[in-house]
Amino acid sequence: MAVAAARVASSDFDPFSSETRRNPYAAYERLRAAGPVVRLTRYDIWAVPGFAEVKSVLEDHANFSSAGGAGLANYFKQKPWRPPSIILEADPPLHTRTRAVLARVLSPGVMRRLADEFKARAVTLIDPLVEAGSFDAIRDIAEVFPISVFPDALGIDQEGRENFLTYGAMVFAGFGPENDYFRELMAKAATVLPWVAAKCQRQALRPGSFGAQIYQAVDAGEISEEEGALLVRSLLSAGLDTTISAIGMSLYSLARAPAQWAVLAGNPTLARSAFDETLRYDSAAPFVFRTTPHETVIAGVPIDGHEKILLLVASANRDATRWERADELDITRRVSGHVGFGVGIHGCVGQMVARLEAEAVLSALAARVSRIEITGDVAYRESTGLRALSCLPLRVIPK
Ligand code: OVP
Repeated sequence: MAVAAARVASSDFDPFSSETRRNPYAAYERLRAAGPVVRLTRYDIWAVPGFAEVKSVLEDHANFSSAGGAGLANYFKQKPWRPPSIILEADPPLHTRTRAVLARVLSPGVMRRLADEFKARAVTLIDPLVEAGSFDAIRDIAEVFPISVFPDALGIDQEGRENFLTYGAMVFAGFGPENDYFRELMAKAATVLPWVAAKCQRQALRPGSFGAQIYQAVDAGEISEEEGALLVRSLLSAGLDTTISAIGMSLYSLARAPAQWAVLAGNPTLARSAFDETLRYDSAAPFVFRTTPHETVIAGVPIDGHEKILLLVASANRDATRWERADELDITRRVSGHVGFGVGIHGCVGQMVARLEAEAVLSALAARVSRIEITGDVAYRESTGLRALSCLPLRVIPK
């Protein structure tokens, strides 16, 4: 063991620093060159930067558990900051039961019924912004659209929706270290967490909504009443800050690539694959963790039990051994197979909703706008679990 350990690469790379958020890709390239598994000395965790290994770890839930936590915290050793998610932070057989419920609620048939509504609401949001000619794509689009359409689909009323931004920030701070950013957000836990819990109760959810369908699974005996509330919580935790951040990053990637925007403006039906390519190229959700329940190996490297494994999905999506011209945004490439939504039994159950929201926004803009220019400074949020912008000032040139 000692001999093998000595041969393994190590790095002082910090996945949670503001420098990394600004530009992680040079560091990812160094990590991929260093080896299939790299010891990160700052946190005493393993990092996996290459496509093949990220994919094979994600596909091996028996050796790489989610019950140990999907963030940096090791639930095999530490108390979680909130009752763990019964889908994200769970292994089979619990995960199999809860996943079946959400997979049914978010099925392709349901998505087809939502598509027209989402597209109409994106046009209503975007058209006045195009008329105005300039706006902040984060404040005026990314932070508005998901908060308007997704809680509606979930069946939640309008009251207090600004709390979702704080809650989302808390959830994704919970993926990183217990730093000042985490503690500042947790100071709001006493008011925000009970508010969220109340929105997850059966009586708070409109008949016919996603939320009501989760409680139908309670009535059918598949899950308990408490599990029903926790699955509504999962949709609120996973379904807002992710899509807000992804829509923001997608617009940022496209704004930096005028030739790609021109292709999209020429054919707005490319919006869906353009979104996937931006997820591959520069993702808002750059990593996820697994925890080893027992000793195992990754690419021949022995790994102890109860170790945290950082899967750098954004690095995998730039791996030149998997992607041609990996560092180029190309909205016409064959992008299926990217791991931006994960893969395996925990692959994003809401990815169809995310695609529908992003497609609605991108196609509404592409239908009206021939060119996009970034007119001022761009800033990243402090979030440790997501890579997201806090502002993106744009000028748009109508067709
Ligand atoms: C990206 C995700 C993220 C955060 C929370 C949960 C899921 C949850 O299930 O609570 S998936």
